[in-house]
This record gives sequence, C-alpha cells and structure tokens, in this order.
Amino acid sequence: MSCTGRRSCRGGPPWPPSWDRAKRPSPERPAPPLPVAGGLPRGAAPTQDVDHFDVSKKTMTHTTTIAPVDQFDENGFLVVAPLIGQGDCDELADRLAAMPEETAGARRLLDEAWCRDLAGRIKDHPAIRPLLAEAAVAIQCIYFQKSTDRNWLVPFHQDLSMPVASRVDHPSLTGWSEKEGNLHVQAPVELLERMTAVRLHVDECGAEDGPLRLVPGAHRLGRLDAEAIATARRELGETVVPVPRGGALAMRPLIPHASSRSTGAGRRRVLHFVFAPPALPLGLAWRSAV
Ligand SMILES: O=C(O)CCC(=O)C(=O)O
Repeated sequence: MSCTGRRSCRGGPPWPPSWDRAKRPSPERPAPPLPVAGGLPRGAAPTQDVDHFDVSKKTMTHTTTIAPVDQFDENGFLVVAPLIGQGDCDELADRLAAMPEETAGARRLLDEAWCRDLAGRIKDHPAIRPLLAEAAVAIQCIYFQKSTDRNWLVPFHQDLSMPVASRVDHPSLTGWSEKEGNLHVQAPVELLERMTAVRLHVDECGAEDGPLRLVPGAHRLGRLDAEAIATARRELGETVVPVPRGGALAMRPLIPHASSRSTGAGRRRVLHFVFAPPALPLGLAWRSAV
C-alpha cells in the first residue's frame, strides 16, 4: 500500500505542518533506541519501573523505561520479536513456496483462508493488540519477497491508499486508483493515524537484506510531499530496522519509509498486514475486513 505518486505525495501541508507536535531533535537528544517489545497488555502503565541491585557497589538503582505502546506512539514503529514461532515460520515458508512466483508483491492474500487465520492470530497477540485501533480489522495483506534474484528498492514515501469496496464521490476522497483489480482511495489523515501495519518477517532480515528505513516520529506530521519528507529525514534522521525471523515490525502508515536493494545472499519474505478501524466514514466500506 503506498502513495500513488511515491516520489511526490502532493496535497500535504507546507513544512512544518505540525512541528510543535513532533519532537524536535537536538544534539542533546540523540535518535531514540530501536523500540523492541515483548508485549504489553492494553491499559498497562505507560512506564515500567525496574529496580536493580548492583552487588559489587552494594547499591540499588531504579530505572524507568517507556512502555512499548508509548514508544510506538512516539516513534511510529515498534519491533515485536518474536511474534510467531520458528515452526510457524517453516509452515509459512512452505506455503509461500507453493504459491506461484508472481504472488510476490500480491495484495490480495486476505482472500486465502490461511492468511485470514493468521491475521486473526496477529490481531489477538498481546503485544500487537495495544497497537491497534479499538475492534480493528485486517483490511489487507501484501506479500513482499526480496532476494538477489528478485531485488528492488523503494524510495521514501508514506502509505496513503486503502482498498475499498466501491467508489464514493466526495470532495475529501481523492487519489482513486485500481491495483490488481481492487479499487483504492487515499485515506483521510485522521483515519491513517488510527491504522497500523504489521510486517511479519518469514526470514531473518539483517542490515544487508534490504530492511525498511524509517523516519522516527515523522508519522505525527500528517501527509507530507516529497520535499517535506526530505526535510523530515534531515531533521529527524532515519533508522534502519532489522527484524529477526518470526518477528514483526509494527508501523503507522504515515511514517515515511523506504527500503534499499538487498546486498546479501539471503531472502527477505514479509507478509505486510494492515489493520484499521472497522467502520469507514463517508459511506465507504472495506474491500475485505477480517
Ligand atoms: O517491503 C519493502 O521493502 C517496502 C514496502 C513498502 O514500501 C510499502 O509497503 O509501502
């Protein structure tokens, strides 16, 4: 799912659209560490306190860490690892291997019963549920495969389009397009802010396997055109996000992201699920809602 004009997502406000809402980086405020979660139930305390006794110094230290759900809100992404087990990964790898080669890049995986089951499991996972909108549904699953034989890159963009059942003419609904026979429209920002993508990695994805690069915190800036994304990258920096096999990268569709070609020998297979609120405004309906 991506902005139709990847290199130029026009229509965004001029920079800085909501600079006061984003945290301005400074030399004293280095880029945040890569957020990794093991799981936090909905309603848990926003911070976690850890007491630690240092035997050699005979002193007690007290550390307060930011809860995963708050890291997700702040940075716009979170690595959840593991999300599924190694046996599950083997099963998924067999399933994907049995699919026609052209399925890679396909956007209609939710038509498959196994994929709908998997979407349900992901949605109910205790580390994922707090990152989703209330009563969220899976609206799309895209299969991405990258390897030395099938190598590609994606420049920085935001994911703005969503698959819907039928066309509704309304001045605030723009960017209508058809992808693989499915109608898509660019979602209003208020909806995009409540959507979550969960990218499940079937293979280990290291720095040389073409992982996503993200601009932490820039999901709070609304829709950005190419120039505003470039400014955000300069101001906020970018983070390369490796993900272990069976882990997932949860991210807001509005976070600017890119990925480079793979330079390694591995294969990077990803199932990219998109979760959204169940009801749509303006008389729209989801193409699929699981
Ligand atoms: O998987 C990737 O490397 C890129 C995916 C992407 O850009 C997208 O889902 O919009």
